[in-house]
Amino acid sequence: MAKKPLNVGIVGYGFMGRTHSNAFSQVNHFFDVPYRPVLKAVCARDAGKAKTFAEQWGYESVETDWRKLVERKDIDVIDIASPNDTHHDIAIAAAKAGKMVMCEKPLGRSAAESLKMVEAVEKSKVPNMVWYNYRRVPAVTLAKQLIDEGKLGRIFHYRAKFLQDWTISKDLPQGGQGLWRLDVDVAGSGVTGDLLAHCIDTAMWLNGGITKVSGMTETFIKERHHNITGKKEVVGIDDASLFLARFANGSLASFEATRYARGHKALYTFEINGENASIAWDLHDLHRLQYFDHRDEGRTRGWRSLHITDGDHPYMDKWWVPGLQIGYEHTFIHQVADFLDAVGGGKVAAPTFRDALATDRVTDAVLKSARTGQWENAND
Ligand code: SOE
Repeated sequence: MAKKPLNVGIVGYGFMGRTHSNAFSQVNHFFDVPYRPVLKAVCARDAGKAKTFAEQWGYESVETDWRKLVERKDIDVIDIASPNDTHHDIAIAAAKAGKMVMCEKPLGRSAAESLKMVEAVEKSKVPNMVWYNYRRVPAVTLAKQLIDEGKLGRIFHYRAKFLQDWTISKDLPQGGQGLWRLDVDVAGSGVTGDLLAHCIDTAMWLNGGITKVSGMTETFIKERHHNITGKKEVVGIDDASLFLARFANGSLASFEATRYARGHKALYTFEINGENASIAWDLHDLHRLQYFDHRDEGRTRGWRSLHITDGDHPYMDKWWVPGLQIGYEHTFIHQVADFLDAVGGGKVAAPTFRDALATDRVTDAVLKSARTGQWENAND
């Protein structure tokens, strides 16, 4: 069946610009979805770099002002893949112009910003989604299915961490391309919004809402050269962030994120312990789900290492043959496929802006708790 074209205008050409563009380009090769994304325009302030990106990925045109992109009649969906301080204004303008909006995580730099964005997309009734891609690792989606089927029973514990080590050097500057994540004005926060946000999104998807948190953060390097101002500036982001949490279902949780765990590049892991069974997952071994079921016959009971590559595993019937793995970039392709299916069927593709607002409320509460030293409500 002929697919309807869906004209994409992307803002940003960095790491996320590439993951999203790859997803738009690949989705029709593997998924039978009702739309065919057309790479209409890439927008970035640097015309030269935008042009190079457009040539490499096959975008038809280049814009240097996102306002022009948003006004263009030939664009259906605005995809925001630019730094966090741009999300709010672009998303609101796009929603007002009646465009669908896809936005990189975190939605806003704070829950207050995110709320405005939610109000804009809901008022305009435009399809919207935030790129929390790890939900769509097949093993993580399978974890969701197992939990929803009640395989784990009552859940007691949720444990997550996201460890990196790329900012340990005190000589690393802050600000500008590639390093805006260290500039609090641009990023909003450090690892809390960048890494914990992933853990929180997955956690609330799998285990329901978080009610209260008690957090602590640290900024190990207090001052760094700033690439934009050219001066040494105070570092405003959190380098490490840990928190305890209570979920609405009564389970207890611990979360940790840091860029100071020497030896770890992107170690995202979680473990969930239920009355009947436990599951564990590790991004560095992303196609495996560890599963322990206490109801197994005692003599052979133990942790099973499930290889999530078979045709009856989530998304896997769309890829190669059983036993062959997929990776990180596929999670973005899955997300586009689900988005296009939802739009075609008049349904909602999660995580919506409203779902991402809930995550931002938790990250705000963690940062607040780190300041006050008190337990804070996570859904204010
Ligand atoms: C940070 O290094 C980062 O790129 C995050 O911004 C991404 O969201 C995460 O998936 C990988 O790490």
